[in-house]
Amino acid sequence: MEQTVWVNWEVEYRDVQILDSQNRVYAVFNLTRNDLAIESNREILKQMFLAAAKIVDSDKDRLPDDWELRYFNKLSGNPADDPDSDGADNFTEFAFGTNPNDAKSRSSFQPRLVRNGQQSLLTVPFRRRAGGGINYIAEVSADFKNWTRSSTEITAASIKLLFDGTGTSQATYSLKKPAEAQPYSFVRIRALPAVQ
Ligand SMILES: [Ca+2]
Ligand SMILES: [Ca+2]
Repeated sequence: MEQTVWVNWEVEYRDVQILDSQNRVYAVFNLTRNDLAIESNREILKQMFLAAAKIVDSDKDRLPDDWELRYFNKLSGNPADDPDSDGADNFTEFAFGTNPNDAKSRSSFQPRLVRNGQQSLLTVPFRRRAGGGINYIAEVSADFKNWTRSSTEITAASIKLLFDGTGTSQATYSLKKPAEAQPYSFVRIRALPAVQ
């Protein structure tokens, strides 16, 4: 039976389709016409990937164009606004991958205790933006007043790429001190715009 997938999908044999953050075709690079054994072709393909992944923020309010257009259909969203009145401003919604127009869309923090021999360790997985643009800072406190970023108390984040089309990754921090040890420790995650 004759297959017409090439026509239906509008692709050629050995096409590389590069998608943007909204999964739209950004560029097409054919590996038959552009032999990757030639270094200049590898460089062109690399630059296409970098251009497709570039964060564009035309109005320089630290909310990328594609995110503002997706949720507000315009670029006039303000990072400090809270249109769904859920207590999280737009920058926080962007940083933690939630919908700024839906108060029921909550951040994905799921703290849990993970057994480690006779002890339990507090582990905090959550969704964050993949890539750069935002610094995530994990801090520890015993009294909710004094917060420290001590690497002796909390592990560096492990990052799991999700590849689910949302542009987010799962980050996980763990306290190094067993959960049974006193004084008890609290963890908070802050998201700050990276200086560019
Ligand atoms: Ca913007
Ligand atoms: Ca909000």
